[in-house]
Amino acid sequence: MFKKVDDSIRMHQEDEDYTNPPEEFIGLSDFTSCGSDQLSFRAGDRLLVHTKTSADWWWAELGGLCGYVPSSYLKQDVEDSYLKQGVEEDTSEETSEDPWQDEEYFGSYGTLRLQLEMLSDRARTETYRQVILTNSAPLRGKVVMDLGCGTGVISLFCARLAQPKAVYAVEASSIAEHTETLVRQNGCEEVVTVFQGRAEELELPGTVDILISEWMGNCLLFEFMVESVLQARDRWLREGGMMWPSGASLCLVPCQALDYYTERMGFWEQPYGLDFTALQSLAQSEFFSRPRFSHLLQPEDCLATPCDVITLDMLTLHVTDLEKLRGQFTFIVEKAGTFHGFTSWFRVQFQSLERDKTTLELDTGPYSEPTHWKQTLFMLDGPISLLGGETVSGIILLHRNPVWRRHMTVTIQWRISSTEETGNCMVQTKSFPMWR
Ligand code: GJV
Repeated sequence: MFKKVDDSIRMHQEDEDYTNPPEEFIGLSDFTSCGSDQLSFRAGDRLLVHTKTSADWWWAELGGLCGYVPSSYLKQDVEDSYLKQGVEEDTSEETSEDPWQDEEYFGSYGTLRLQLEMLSDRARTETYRQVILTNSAPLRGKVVMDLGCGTGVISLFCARLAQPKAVYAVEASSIAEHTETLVRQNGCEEVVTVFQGRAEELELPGTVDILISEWMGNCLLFEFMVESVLQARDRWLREGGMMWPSGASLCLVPCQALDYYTERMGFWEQPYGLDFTALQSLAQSEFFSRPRFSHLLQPEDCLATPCDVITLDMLTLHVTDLEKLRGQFTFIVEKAGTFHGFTSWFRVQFQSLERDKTTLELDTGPYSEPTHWKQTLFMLDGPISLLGGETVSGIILLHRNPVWRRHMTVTIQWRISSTEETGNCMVQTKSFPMWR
C-alpha cells in the first residue's frame, strides 16, 4: 500500500453514509496509486471528495471508482463554487498562499536562533572552513558566490583564508543587514559584497568561478533550496566553474528504534494500571505517518551496512530532475534484530580545485560526528523481527510536492527475503509526507 491506512479509518470509511455532499476538487498533478485502496488521477481531473479522512488522505471518487488520494495534489474548484453561489470570482484565497512559503521561510532564517544552530554545528561549519583552507592557493584571484550566506561565515572564511578577487555573499533574509556589519568589522569589505535579496533576482557584474552554498535540508532535499542553487549555477557559474558541494548523496539503512517505538506506542499498554491499548492505532497513525526529524541513530541500531540510494552531481543536475528521484537498495541483515524503520541522512563532497587532491566530505550519518541535521527516521507501521542473513531490498522515491514546492513525499517500498525458501517474504510500501 502506498499509505497504510489503519483499520479504524477503513472501518469508518465503509460505514460512511456520505451525509455531507461531496466537494469537487481538481487534480494539480498526476497521481499514480500504489495500492488497491488508492485512486489514480491526472492533472486537471475533477474528483468528488467524499471524506477528508485525514489531513493528508481523502476518500474521493472519479469515474465511478473510489479510493484514497493525497490532499496536497488537489485544489478546490474555486471558480466553479463561486459561480454556483453567484458570487463574483475572487481568487485571493487561492493565490495568497505562496507555494514557496518564502515569507515564513526567510522570516525564520532572519532569526539568530537558526543562524546560531547552523554556526554552532562544528562538523558543518568546520568542513566548509577546511574546504576553503585546503583550496586557498587555487582560490587566489577567483570570484566566488556564497548563496544563502546567512551571517556570512563562509564568505569571511574565503576572504580571510584565501585571496579571492571577489566574494558575492547573497542572502534573502533580514540577517543580511547584519552580515554587512560583520564583513566590515572583520575587515573584509574590500573583497566581500553582500547582496540582500533572493538569488533568483540577483544582478551581478559578471560570472563566478565558484558557487559555494550550504543548501542541504533534512533528507538532503527538504526545503528545496537546491533549486535556487541550480538556477544560480545556470545563470552565473562560468563554463568549467566549480560547485561546492560538488556532489551529494542520500543514505539509507534499516534500523531498530526501540526507545522511540516504546515511547510512542508502549505507553498505551498500561498507563497508571489502565488499558489504553485502544489508542495504539491512533498513535501509530499520528506518530509514524510522517518522518521523525532530528533522530539520532545509534550505530548499534543499524541492522545492515548503510548504502547510498541517490547520488547527485551538482554540475549536471537539472531542476526538473528534482521532481522525482528514485533510488534502490539491497541490505543484508548483519545481525538479528527488530526492524522498526529506515533511517536516512546525507553526505556531500567538495572536490578540490586542484587535480588529484583529496575530496573533502561532510557526512551527517550515525558513524560521524552529529550535526544539527541529525538523521531522519521513517517508522514502519509495526516492528518486524529480522534474522541475520535476510535481505531487505526495494526502492525509495522522493516525490516533490507539486503544490508546496519546499515539501516532498518519501515513499519506501521494501521486500524482506529470507535465505530459506520457507521464511519471511513480504512486500510493503509506506509513504511519508514531508511535510505536506
Ligand atoms: N536566495 C537568497 N538566500 C537564500 C535563498 C535564496 N533563494 N534560499 C535560501 N537562502 N541548508 N537548508 C538563505 C536563507 O535565508 C538562509 O539564511 C540560508 O540561505 C539557508 C542556509 C541553510 N539552509 C539549508
